[in-house]
Amino acid sequence: MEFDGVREKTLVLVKPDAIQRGLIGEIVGRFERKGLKLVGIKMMSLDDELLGKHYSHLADKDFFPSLKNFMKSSPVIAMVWEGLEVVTAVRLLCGITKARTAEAGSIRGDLAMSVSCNVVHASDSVENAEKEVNRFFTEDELHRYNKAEYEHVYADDER
Ligand code: IDP
Ligand code: MG
Repeated sequence: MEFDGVREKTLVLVKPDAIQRGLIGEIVGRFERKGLKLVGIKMMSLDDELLGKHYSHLADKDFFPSLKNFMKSSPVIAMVWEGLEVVTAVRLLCGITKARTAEAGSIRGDLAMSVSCNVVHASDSVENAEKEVNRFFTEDELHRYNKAEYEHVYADDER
């Protein structure tokens, strides 16, 4: 699976708070309108083993047990989005972790008020994106297709 140029990929999770609040379409729509390509999507229930790996950088925090319980409180929507510098673009679309001070216009800035219940996850680096995509998706769940709008989303020398 390619992870460079317009084939760069990032993992996005629509978190349980967003599922409960009926925000799936709103969140997916923002990535679509940006001009990104959706190459994988599924609903899944996360377990302690997967969450232990996904949030290993937070394992020693006192909020780690409640973070895991939150992420197990309902299924999530896991997605892989593709595009040029998509990891950076998606992090900017999501906004900073503490949603109540996230920039207006970002997903968290517009849709959330909490540090933990902040509606989305997005990979934070190209290196981590590749690991996370492969952790959540098998090769045959990632699709390769032409998106007609690409000739309008990108200039000739960017595609
Ligand atoms: P990120 O999601 O913006 O990349 P990380 O620091 O990787 O932020 O933290 C992962 C997730 O853990 C956050 O999105 C949030 O749901 C939760 N989290 C982070 N810091 C805190 C905290 O101080 N209290 C409670 N939950 C937190
Ligand atoms: Mg993170």
